[in-house]
Amino acid sequence: EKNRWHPILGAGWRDEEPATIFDKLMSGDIPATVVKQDDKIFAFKDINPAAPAHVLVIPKDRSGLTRLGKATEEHTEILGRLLVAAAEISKDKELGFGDGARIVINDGPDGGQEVPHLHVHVLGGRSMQWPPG
Ligand code: IU
Repeated sequence: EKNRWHPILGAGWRDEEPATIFDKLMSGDIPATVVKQDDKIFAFKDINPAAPAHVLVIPKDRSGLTRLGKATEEHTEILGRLLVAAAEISKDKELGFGDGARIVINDGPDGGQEVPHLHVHVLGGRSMQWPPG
């Protein structure tokens, strides 16, 4: 399996490698606009928004979930919680969402994933096109 260590983004795809920049956002070492969090999930505004409203929802613990493609049955609950949080966020007018959103998970190099910590993109505030690039 292709594995890489990125000097800025941090870890590669393996759990045991150093934490990613998302851990620094969760710890507050790097400032983030936090939208929502609970014991298991953390949601924040994307620093480089691809739409008027763009929030990332991540599991606080990336163990086994550097990417969606690593998910197994044991991740069923956290995956559900990520999607329910995404659904709630996608209806938040104060964040700029309208009626509906584009919910995206980029999985691995071919999926365009850059940060090796599973994240759900919630994009909205404009009409989306299909197919995506
Ligand atoms: P991707 O699916 O791995 O390509 O998405 C990574 C996202 O993380 C991307 O939209 C970045 O703009 C975003 N991001 C961020 O919000 N804050 C950061 O410090 C970094 C990336 I690095």
